[in-house]
Amino acid sequence: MAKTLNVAMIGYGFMGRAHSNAYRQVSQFFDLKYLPVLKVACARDPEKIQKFAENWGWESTETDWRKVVERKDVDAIDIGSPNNTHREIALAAAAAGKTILCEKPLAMNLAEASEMTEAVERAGVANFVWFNYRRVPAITLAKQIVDEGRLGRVFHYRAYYLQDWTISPDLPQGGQTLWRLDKDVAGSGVTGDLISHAVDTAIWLNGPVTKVVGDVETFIKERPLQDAPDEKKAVEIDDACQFLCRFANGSLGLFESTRYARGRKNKNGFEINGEHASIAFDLEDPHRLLFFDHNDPSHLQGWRSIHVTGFEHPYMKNWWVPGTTIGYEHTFINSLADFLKGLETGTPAGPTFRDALPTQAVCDAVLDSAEVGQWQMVVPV
Ligand code: SOE
Repeated sequence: MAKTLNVAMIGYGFMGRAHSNAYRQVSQFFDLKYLPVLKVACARDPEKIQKFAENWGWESTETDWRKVVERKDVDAIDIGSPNNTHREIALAAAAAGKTILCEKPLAMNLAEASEMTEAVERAGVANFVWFNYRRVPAITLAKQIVDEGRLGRVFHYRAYYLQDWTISPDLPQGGQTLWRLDKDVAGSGVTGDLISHAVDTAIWLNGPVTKVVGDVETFIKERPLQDAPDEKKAVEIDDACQFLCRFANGSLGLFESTRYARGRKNKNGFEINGEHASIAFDLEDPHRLLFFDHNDPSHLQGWRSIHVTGFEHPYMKNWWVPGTTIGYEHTFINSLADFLKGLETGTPAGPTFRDALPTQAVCDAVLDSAEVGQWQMVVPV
Protein backbone atom coordinates (compact mmCIF):
# COMPACT_ATOMS: atom_id res chain seq x y z
CA MET A 1 0.00 0.00 0.00
CA ALA A 2 1.40 3.41 -0.98
CA LYS A 3 1.75 5.99 1.77
CA THR A 4 1.59 9.68 1.06
CA LEU A 5 4.19 12.10 2.41
CA ASN A 6 2.77 15.62 2.37
CA VAL A 7 5.66 17.98 1.73
CA ALA A 8 6.06 21.70 2.41
CA MET A 9 8.74 23.50 0.42
CA ILE A 10 10.23 26.58 2.07
CA GLY A 11 12.03 28.74 -0.48
CA TYR A 12 11.60 29.05 -4.22
CA GLY A 13 15.06 29.85 -5.56
CA PHE A 14 17.49 27.56 -7.36
CA MET A 15 17.11 24.82 -4.74
CA GLY A 16 13.34 25.28 -4.46
CA ARG A 17 13.19 24.42 -8.15
CA ALA A 18 15.65 21.52 -7.94
CA HIS A 19 13.78 19.96 -5.01
CA SER A 20 10.31 20.57 -6.52
CA ASN A 21 11.39 18.78 -9.66
CA ALA A 22 12.57 15.84 -7.56
CA TYR A 23 9.23 15.58 -5.71
CA ARG A 24 7.40 15.59 -9.03
CA GLN A 25 9.50 12.93 -10.70
CA VAL A 26 10.71 10.51 -8.07
CA SER A 27 7.63 8.25 -8.03
CA GLN A 28 7.67 7.96 -11.82
CA PHE A 29 11.17 6.49 -11.90
CA PHE A 30 11.61 4.68 -8.57
CA ASP A 31 9.42 2.01 -7.04
CA LEU A 32 8.71 3.45 -3.59
CA LYS A 33 6.16 3.00 -0.85
CA TYR A 34 6.20 6.71 0.07
CA LEU A 35 4.67 9.03 -2.52
CA PRO A 36 5.50 12.71 -2.02
CA VAL A 37 2.58 15.10 -2.37
CA LEU A 38 3.43 18.72 -3.21
CA LYS A 39 1.23 20.18 -0.48
CA VAL A 40 2.40 23.72 0.13
CA ALA A 41 5.11 26.12 -1.04
CA CYS A 42 6.17 28.96 1.22
CA ALA A 43 8.02 32.25 0.82
CA ARG A 44 7.52 35.83 2.02
CA ASP A 45 6.57 37.30 -1.36
CA PRO A 46 2.93 36.24 -2.07
CA GLU A 47 3.02 36.87 -5.82
CA LYS A 48 6.30 35.12 -6.42
CA ILE A 49 5.39 32.07 -4.38
CA GLN A 50 2.01 31.85 -6.12
CA LYS A 51 3.70 31.84 -9.51
CA PHE A 52 6.24 29.28 -8.31
CA ALA A 53 3.50 27.04 -6.89
CA GLU A 54 1.50 27.16 -10.13
CA ASN A 55 4.56 26.35 -12.20
CA TRP A 56 5.63 23.36 -10.12
CA GLY A 57 2.23 22.06 -9.08
CA TRP A 58 2.25 22.87 -5.37
CA GLU A 59 -1.34 22.63 -4.05
CA SER A 60 -1.27 25.77 -1.90
CA THR A 61 0.95 28.62 -0.69
CA GLU A 62 1.86 30.30 2.60
CA THR A 63 3.93 33.39 3.34
CA ASP A 64 4.86 32.52 6.92
CA TRP A 65 6.92 29.35 7.49
CA ARG A 66 5.57 29.10 11.08
CA LYS A 67 2.08 28.46 9.72
CA VAL A 68 3.47 25.73 7.47
CA VAL A 69 5.14 24.01 10.40
CA GLU A 70 1.86 24.12 12.34
CA ARG A 71 -0.22 22.64 9.52
CA LYS A 72 -1.62 19.22 10.41
CA ASP A 73 -1.73 18.23 6.74
CA VAL A 74 2.04 18.57 6.38
CA ASP A 75 4.36 15.62 7.15
CA ALA A 76 7.70 16.90 5.89
CA ILE A 77 9.39 20.30 5.81
CA ASP A 78 11.97 20.96 3.11
CA ILE A 79 14.22 23.88 4.07
CA GLY A 80 15.41 25.50 0.86
CA SER A 81 15.61 29.05 2.19
CA PRO A 82 18.89 30.93 2.89
CA ASN A 83 21.36 29.50 5.39
CA ASN A 84 20.54 31.89 8.26
CA THR A 85 16.97 30.49 8.39
CA HIS A 86 17.87 26.78 8.60
CA ARG A 87 18.31 26.58 12.37
CA GLU A 88 15.09 28.27 13.43
CA ILE A 89 12.94 26.41 10.92
CA ALA A 90 14.54 23.04 11.73
CA LEU A 91 14.10 23.50 15.49
CA ALA A 92 10.41 24.41 15.06
CA ALA A 93 9.80 21.60 12.57
CA ALA A 94 11.45 19.04 14.86
CA ALA A 95 9.35 20.23 17.81
CA ALA A 96 6.25 19.80 15.63
CA GLY A 97 7.29 16.21 14.83
CA LYS A 98 7.89 16.83 11.12
CA THR A 99 10.30 14.98 8.87
CA ILE A 100 12.99 17.45 7.75
CA LEU A 101 15.01 17.73 4.55
CA CYS A 102 17.50 20.61 4.69
CA GLU A 103 19.54 22.19 1.91
CA LYS A 104 23.32 22.34 2.45
CA PRO A 105 25.21 23.65 4.29
CA LEU A 106 23.22 22.36 7.22
CA ALA A 107 23.81 25.55 9.22
CA MET A 108 25.79 28.77 9.57
CA ASN A 109 28.33 27.01 11.83
CA LEU A 110 28.96 23.87 13.88
CA ALA A 111 27.23 25.17 17.02
CA GLU A 112 23.98 25.65 15.09
CA ALA A 113 24.34 22.34 13.27
CA SER A 114 24.86 20.50 16.57
CA GLU A 115 21.77 22.13 18.09
CA MET A 116 19.72 21.12 15.04
CA THR A 117 21.04 17.57 15.20
CA GLU A 118 20.18 17.25 18.88
CA ALA A 119 16.69 18.62 18.16
CA VAL A 120 15.87 16.12 15.39
CA GLU A 121 17.27 13.22 17.39
CA ARG A 122 15.37 14.23 20.53
CA ALA A 123 12.17 14.50 18.51
CA GLY A 124 12.90 11.23 16.69
CA VAL A 125 12.08 12.71 13.29
CA ALA A 126 13.61 11.55 10.02
CA ASN A 127 16.13 14.04 8.65
CA PHE A 128 18.34 14.52 5.63
CA VAL A 129 20.78 17.06 4.14
CA TRP A 130 20.75 17.63 0.37
CA PHE A 131 24.45 17.07 -0.41
CA ASN A 132 23.30 16.03 -3.87
CA TYR A 133 26.66 15.22 -5.45
CA ARG A 134 26.91 11.94 -3.53
CA ARG A 135 24.21 10.75 -5.94
CA VAL A 136 26.02 11.53 -9.18
CA PRO A 137 26.20 7.90 -10.38
CA ALA A 138 29.94 8.17 -11.11
CA ILE A 139 30.61 9.43 -7.56
CA THR A 140 28.44 6.67 -6.08
CA LEU A 141 30.45 4.21 -8.20
CA ALA A 142 33.64 5.69 -6.72
CA LYS A 143 32.24 4.90 -3.27
CA GLN A 144 31.55 1.31 -4.38
CA ILE A 145 35.13 0.95 -5.67
CA VAL A 146 36.53 2.30 -2.38
CA ASP A 147 34.28 -0.01 -0.33
CA GLU A 148 35.37 -2.98 -2.44
CA GLY A 149 38.91 -2.27 -1.18
CA ARG A 150 40.34 -1.78 -4.67
CA LEU A 151 42.49 1.22 -3.70
CA GLY A 152 44.34 -0.36 -0.79
CA ARG A 153 46.04 2.13 1.48
CA VAL A 154 45.12 5.68 0.45
CA PHE A 155 47.97 8.19 0.15
CA HIS A 156 46.36 11.31 -1.33
CA TYR A 157 42.93 12.94 -1.64
CA ARG A 158 42.80 16.04 -3.85
CA ALA A 159 39.63 18.08 -4.49
CA TYR A 160 38.58 21.31 -6.14
CA TYR A 161 35.34 23.26 -6.58
CA LEU A 162 35.72 26.24 -8.88
CA GLN A 163 33.29 28.86 -10.20
CA ASP A 164 33.69 32.36 -11.69
CA TRP A 165 30.40 34.22 -11.24
CA THR A 166 31.47 36.82 -8.65
CA ILE A 167 34.53 38.31 -10.37
CA SER A 168 32.84 41.58 -11.36
CA PRO A 169 33.17 44.24 -8.60
CA ASP A 170 29.80 45.64 -9.79
CA LEU A 171 27.96 42.51 -8.71
CA PRO A 172 25.87 43.48 -5.69
CA GLN A 173 25.48 41.47 -2.49
CA GLY A 174 22.45 40.52 -0.43
CA GLY A 175 18.80 40.60 -1.46
CA GLN A 176 16.81 37.69 -2.77
CA THR A 177 19.30 36.29 -5.24
CA LEU A 178 22.73 37.36 -4.00
CA TRP A 179 22.49 36.44 -0.32
CA ARG A 180 25.35 33.97 -0.84
CA LEU A 181 27.68 37.00 -0.83
CA ASP A 182 26.36 38.37 2.47
CA LYS A 183 28.04 36.79 5.49
CA ASP A 184 25.12 37.58 7.82
CA VAL A 185 22.87 35.41 5.65
CA ALA A 186 25.26 32.80 4.25
CA GLY A 187 27.55 32.31 7.26
CA SER A 188 30.61 32.04 5.02
CA GLY A 189 31.50 32.24 1.34
CA VAL A 190 32.88 29.39 -0.73
CA THR A 191 33.74 27.42 2.40
CA GLY A 192 30.10 26.73 3.30
CA ASP A 193 28.76 26.95 -0.23
CA LEU A 194 31.26 24.99 -2.33
CA ILE A 195 34.04 23.36 -0.34
CA SER A 196 31.37 21.86 1.95
CA HIS A 197 30.27 19.74 -1.06
CA ALA A 198 33.87 18.62 -1.63
CA VAL A 199 34.31 17.84 2.06
CA ASP A 200 31.06 15.87 2.27
CA THR A 201 32.16 13.76 -0.70
CA ALA A 202 35.68 13.36 0.74
CA ILE A 203 34.52 12.22 4.19
CA TRP A 204 32.07 9.82 2.56
CA LEU A 205 34.79 8.32 0.35
CA ASN A 206 37.88 8.58 2.53
CA GLY A 207 36.73 8.86 6.15
CA PRO A 208 37.11 11.53 8.83
CA VAL A 209 39.41 14.55 8.64
CA THR A 210 41.44 15.11 11.79
CA LYS A 211 43.28 18.42 11.26
CA VAL A 212 43.44 21.26 8.75
CA VAL A 213 45.46 24.31 7.86
CA GLY A 214 43.72 26.78 5.58
CA ASP A 215 43.86 30.15 3.93
CA VAL A 216 41.04 32.34 2.60
CA GLU A 217 40.85 35.57 0.62
CA THR A 218 38.21 38.18 -0.11
CA PHE A 219 39.23 39.67 -3.46
CA ILE A 220 36.51 42.33 -3.67
CA LYS A 221 36.37 44.15 -0.35
CA GLU A 222 33.16 46.17 -0.86
CA ARG A 223 30.03 45.66 -2.93
CA PRO A 224 26.77 47.55 -3.53
CA LEU A 225 23.65 46.15 -1.89
CA GLN A 226 21.21 44.43 -4.23
CA ASP A 227 18.27 46.09 -2.50
CA ALA A 228 19.89 49.55 -2.25
CA PRO A 229 22.35 49.90 -5.18
CA ASP A 230 23.59 53.33 -4.02
CA GLU A 231 24.82 51.90 -0.73
CA LYS A 232 27.98 49.84 -0.34
CA LYS A 233 28.80 47.31 2.33
CA ALA A 234 32.05 45.55 3.25
CA VAL A 235 32.27 42.00 1.88
CA GLU A 236 32.95 39.60 4.73
CA ILE A 237 32.64 36.24 3.03
CA ASP A 238 35.60 34.23 1.75
CA ASP A 239 35.80 34.48 -2.06
CA ALA A 240 38.40 31.70 -2.16
CA CYS A 241 39.47 29.02 0.27
CA GLN A 242 42.24 26.45 0.19
CA PHE A 243 43.38 24.00 2.78
CA LEU A 244 45.62 21.05 3.53
CA CYS A 245 44.40 18.32 5.82
CA ARG A 246 45.06 14.93 7.32
CA PHE A 247 42.53 12.13 7.20
CA ALA A 248 42.20 9.64 10.05
CA ASN A 249 43.41 6.90 7.65
CA GLY A 250 46.74 8.75 7.39
CA SER A 251 46.24 10.13 3.88
CA LEU A 252 47.09 13.72 2.93
CA GLY A 253 44.32 16.01 1.68
CA LEU A 254 44.45 19.09 -0.54
CA PHE A 255 41.33 21.19 -1.25
CA GLU A 256 40.76 24.33 -3.32
CA SER A 257 37.65 26.39 -3.90
CA THR A 258 36.99 29.77 -5.46
CA ARG A 259 34.43 31.88 -7.32
CA TYR A 260 37.31 33.60 -9.18
CA ALA A 261 38.47 30.88 -11.61
CA ARG A 262 37.61 32.55 -14.93
CA GLY A 263 36.01 30.01 -17.26
CA ARG A 264 35.19 27.52 -14.52
CA LYS A 265 31.41 27.55 -14.08
CA ASN A 266 30.90 24.62 -11.72
CA LYS A 267 34.06 22.56 -11.82
CA ASN A 268 33.78 20.08 -8.98
CA GLY A 269 36.15 17.16 -8.86
CA PHE A 270 38.55 14.97 -6.96
CA GLU A 271 41.32 12.42 -7.32
CA ILE A 272 42.23 9.67 -4.89
CA ASN A 273 45.59 7.91 -5.10
CA GLY A 274 45.82 4.54 -3.40
CA GLU A 275 48.44 1.84 -3.16
CA HIS A 276 46.81 -0.33 -5.86
CA ALA A 277 44.63 2.07 -7.81
CA SER A 278 43.55 5.68 -8.36
CA ILE A 279 40.15 7.24 -9.05
CA ALA A 280 39.38 10.62 -10.60
CA PHE A 281 36.12 12.47 -11.24
CA ASP A 282 35.22 15.84 -12.74
CA LEU A 283 31.67 17.20 -12.88
CA GLU A 284 32.38 18.84 -16.26
CA ASP A 285 32.40 15.24 -17.58
CA PRO A 286 29.81 13.88 -15.15
CA HIS A 287 29.16 10.47 -16.70
CA ARG A 288 32.77 9.39 -16.56
CA LEU A 289 34.76 7.92 -13.73
CA LEU A 290 38.47 7.55 -14.36
CA PHE A 291 40.08 4.48 -12.83
CA PHE A 292 43.67 3.27 -12.92
CA ASP A 293 44.32 -0.25 -11.64
CA HIS A 294 47.91 -1.31 -10.96
CA ASN A 295 46.67 -4.95 -10.85
CA ASP A 296 46.05 -4.87 -14.62
CA PRO A 297 48.71 -6.67 -16.68
CA SER A 298 51.52 -4.13 -17.02
CA HIS A 299 51.31 -3.91 -20.83
CA LEU A 300 47.60 -2.98 -20.56
CA GLN A 301 47.86 -0.49 -17.74
CA GLY A 302 46.34 2.92 -18.26
CA TRP A 303 43.50 5.13 -17.08
CA ARG A 304 40.10 3.65 -17.88
CA SER A 305 37.33 6.09 -18.60
CA ILE A 306 34.22 4.30 -17.37
CA HIS A 307 31.01 5.62 -18.95
CA VAL A 308 28.76 5.28 -15.93
CA THR A 309 25.50 4.69 -17.77
CA GLY A 310 24.99 0.93 -17.60
CA PHE A 311 22.24 -0.95 -15.78
CA GLU A 312 24.97 -2.29 -13.44
CA HIS A 313 25.91 1.26 -12.40
CA PRO A 314 24.35 3.08 -9.43
CA TYR A 315 20.86 4.49 -10.11
CA MET A 316 21.07 3.98 -13.89
CA LYS A 317 18.61 1.10 -14.14
CA ASN A 318 15.96 3.55 -12.92
CA TRP A 319 16.56 5.86 -15.87
CA TRP A 320 16.96 5.19 -19.57
CA VAL A 321 18.82 2.56 -21.58
CA PRO A 322 22.60 1.99 -21.26
CA GLY A 323 24.69 4.67 -22.91
CA THR A 324 22.09 7.38 -22.54
CA THR A 325 22.80 10.01 -19.93
CA ILE A 326 21.18 11.84 -17.06
CA GLY A 327 21.79 15.35 -15.66
CA TYR A 328 22.25 17.60 -12.65
CA GLU A 329 18.58 17.43 -11.67
CA HIS A 330 18.77 13.64 -11.39
CA THR A 331 21.20 13.92 -8.47
CA PHE A 332 18.33 15.42 -6.47
CA ILE A 333 15.85 12.80 -7.66
CA ASN A 334 18.30 10.00 -6.79
CA SER A 335 18.84 11.60 -3.36
CA LEU A 336 15.11 11.81 -2.70
CA ALA A 337 14.58 8.22 -3.83
CA ASP A 338 17.18 7.04 -1.30
CA PHE A 339 15.65 9.19 1.42
CA LEU A 340 12.16 7.77 0.78
CA LYS A 341 13.53 4.23 0.63
CA GLY A 342 15.13 4.92 4.01
CA LEU A 343 11.74 5.88 5.45
CA GLU A 344 10.34 2.65 4.07
CA THR A 345 13.08 0.32 5.33
CA GLY A 346 13.87 2.10 8.60
CA THR A 347 17.55 2.43 7.61
CA PRO A 348 17.99 6.16 7.09
CA ALA A 349 19.73 7.35 3.94
CA GLY A 350 22.67 9.67 4.54
CA PRO A 351 23.69 12.29 4.98
CA THR A 352 21.45 12.72 8.00
CA PHE A 353 21.98 15.85 10.11
CA ARG A 354 24.43 13.83 12.23
CA ASP A 355 26.31 12.66 9.13
CA ALA A 356 26.66 16.30 8.05
CA LEU A 357 28.24 17.43 11.35
CA PRO A 358 31.82 16.40 10.47
CA THR A 359 31.62 18.48 7.28
CA GLN A 360 30.46 21.47 9.28
CA ALA A 361 33.29 20.84 11.79
CA VAL A 362 35.90 20.79 8.98
CA CYS A 363 34.54 24.02 7.47
CA ASP A 364 34.64 25.76 10.86
CA ALA A 365 38.19 24.50 11.52
CA VAL A 366 39.36 25.74 8.10
CA LEU A 367 37.97 29.22 8.74
CA ASP A 368 39.49 29.26 12.26
CA SER A 369 42.82 28.13 10.86
CA ALA A 370 42.78 30.88 8.23
CA GLU A 371 42.15 33.41 10.98
CA VAL A 372 44.90 32.28 13.34
CA GLY A 373 47.34 31.14 10.65
CA GLN A 374 47.91 27.72 12.22
CA TRP A 375 46.86 24.08 11.97
CA GLN A 376 43.59 23.39 13.78
CA MET A 377 42.34 20.08 15.09
CA VAL A 378 38.86 19.24 13.76
CA VAL A 379 36.33 18.93 16.61
CA PRO A 380 35.35 15.24 16.71
CA VAL A 381 31.56 14.95 16.27
C1 SOE B 1 26.52 28.32 -5.83
O1 SOE B 1 26.66 28.99 -7.02
C2 SOE B 1 25.82 26.99 -6.03
O2 SOE B 1 24.51 27.22 -6.50
C3 SOE B 1 25.77 26.21 -4.71
O3 SOE B 1 25.00 26.89 -3.74
C4 SOE B 1 25.26 24.81 -4.97
O4 SOE B 1 25.25 24.05 -3.78
C5 SOE B 1 26.19 24.18 -6.02
O5 SOE B 1 25.88 22.85 -6.22
C6 SOE B 1 26.12 24.95 -7.30
O6 SOE B 1 26.54 26.26 -7.01
